[in-house]
Amino acid sequence: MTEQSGQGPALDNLLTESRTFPPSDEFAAAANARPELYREADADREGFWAKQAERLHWDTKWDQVLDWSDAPFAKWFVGGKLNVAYNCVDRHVESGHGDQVAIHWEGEPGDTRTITYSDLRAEVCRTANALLELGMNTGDRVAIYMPMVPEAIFAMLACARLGLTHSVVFGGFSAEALRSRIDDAQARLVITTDGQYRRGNPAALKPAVDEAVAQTPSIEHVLVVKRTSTDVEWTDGRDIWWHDLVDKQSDQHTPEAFDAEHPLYILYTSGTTGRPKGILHTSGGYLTQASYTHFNVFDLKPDTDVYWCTADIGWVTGHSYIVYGPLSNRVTQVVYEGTPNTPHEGRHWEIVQKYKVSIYYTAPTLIRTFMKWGADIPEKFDLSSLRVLGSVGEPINPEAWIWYRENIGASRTPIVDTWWQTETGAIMISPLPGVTSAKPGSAQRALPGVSAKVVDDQGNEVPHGGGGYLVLDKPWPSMLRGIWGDNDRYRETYWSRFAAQGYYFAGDGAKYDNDGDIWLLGRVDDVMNVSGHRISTTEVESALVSHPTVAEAAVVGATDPTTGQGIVAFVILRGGAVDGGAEAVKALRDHVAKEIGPIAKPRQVMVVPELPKTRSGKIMRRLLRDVAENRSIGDVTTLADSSVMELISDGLKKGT
Ligand code: 6R9
Repeated sequence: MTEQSGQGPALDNLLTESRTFPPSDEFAAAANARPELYREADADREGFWAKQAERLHWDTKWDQVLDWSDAPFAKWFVGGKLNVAYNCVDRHVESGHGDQVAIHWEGEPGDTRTITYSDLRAEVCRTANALLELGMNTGDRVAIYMPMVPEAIFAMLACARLGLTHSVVFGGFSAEALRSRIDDAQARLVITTDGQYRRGNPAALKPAVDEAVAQTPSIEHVLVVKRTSTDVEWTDGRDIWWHDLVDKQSDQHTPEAFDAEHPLYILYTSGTTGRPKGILHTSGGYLTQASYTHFNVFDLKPDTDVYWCTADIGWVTGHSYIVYGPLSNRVTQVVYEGTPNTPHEGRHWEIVQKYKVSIYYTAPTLIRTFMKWGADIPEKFDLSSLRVLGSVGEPINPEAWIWYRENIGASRTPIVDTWWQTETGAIMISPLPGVTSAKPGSAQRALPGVSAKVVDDQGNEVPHGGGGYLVLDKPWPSMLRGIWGDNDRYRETYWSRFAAQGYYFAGDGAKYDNDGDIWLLGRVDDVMNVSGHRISTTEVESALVSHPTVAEAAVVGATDPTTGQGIVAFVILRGGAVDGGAEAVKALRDHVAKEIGPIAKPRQVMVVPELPKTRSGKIMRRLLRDVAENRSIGDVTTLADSSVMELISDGLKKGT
């Protein structure tokens, strides 16, 4: 079989992209995934998942694979019991792989740690014993607010081992974001660091925790890893150094088996309102699908591969594809603490070369950044160890896909474009390397055992060539079990749009091509996707109007060549001032960064005299998007006052 070269039709138009890249015979012959998986799963879906669950060690086997009688609240592997941390750590030591490296950790300043599975077991046991000494009980919630240091992974696994439910909060989020998440989950403990390295410099982290916990009475202790030796304030009795508490603990701890449906973690994600949703994941079904997908989608060979997922543990990709999926499969992986251009723009490729990384999983926004930095940078490094490349977080444009394959994958490696969400827990739609003929820009097909459809407004499946909404029409093992503390919001958000059919509504637009392959087209709700991070327009609007100078705000996601979308805010200032001035605009951008986190900082803030609204008062973001993307303005007939758009455009022309 021959592969087509990268020459072809217009690269940047996803709908006219027609090249395909079949797997080489050699790759297909050795692949973990087999084409029969689709048939096996279709013939007996529950039997298929039961077989995948056998990948794990169960202390008690389940009586029933799926209980969907209380839909949309699923129970998988009913009656089964297991320990998630045992599955990710101890069993690999017990099967004779204690000396295998689990984690090659690379710190941003260049310090390193090599952690074998025996080391990992000892660290997780010590951490678990420390959490017991702090009086933590099964079911308690623990917030983890840390950079990418090994202790973050030890902490997650120690929670899993004890049946504590972790809530990891991205270290780039603000004190306020941390406060609201701690409060919503009523966490008893926060684990953090004194500081974190950011672009070569230590930045304090603990002050944000101090600020957050001043208003969260549920927190009893703050456990602090020393990372940057930054000076920190200390509250005696409440604050404890990790090295004082954890290092003295025994490295032995006997894991207890928990119910398959025991809550494993809560992870907050943006919805269409200003209030983030605590997505709840449980144990047995989640680990089954994380493990199965990691093994098949990345073709993991535990004895020879070196895997690297560049996500942060603050996002679901870090949960499922750094911690639970890979470790359950006895991976050897690289974990990197820092940014991709510290101290130079070849840092990732230097790491690939150093550890002979064979599987590399990243986000389109980073691929486009690498494109911008230039192909001569990866060219300087030996990337010949790479054999599978992955992409996640947003649609990957064919141009970036081709660049990735040619410049990183030596025009040889398969690329898996993996569609999934915080809510789905694990990969749902993706090519299978060695099986699928890849199409640049398309995630293609639901994995064996998973079912997805593209439907119209009424919930009817669209024909090949047609577009509509992506739905998941059958329950899957790693599906969210709800929104923490809010069953109504769970039903309303995901299950009400296509209630008649009982479909899960993902919030994404999608289309089928003529072969029936799925192309994801981005969010259809008020959620923006900035560098693969989900941020709701309402969340940014609420942050803006909390500033004393702002009367009203409307936020849109405008197409951005690097970050996918960029945040553009339109604000009306109090007292009707129309000249924001650079100072005022900077203050507003900084205010959003402080309220939510730097990732939510608007790319642009435009001060306007009015906002376009319908007669019922709904802001017409579509028109603002036209302005933000420098397009001619669309249909204004439903505006309450059709002259508003002229006012806005005239004002902006004068202002620039
Ligand atoms: C894993 C993750 C989920 C949203 C999702 C969609 C977008 C993710 C994608 C993709 C097209 C892909 N998305 N992967 N869109 N192709 N391969 O990113 O979770 O942060 O919850 O975001 O990201 O819009 O709905 P999360």
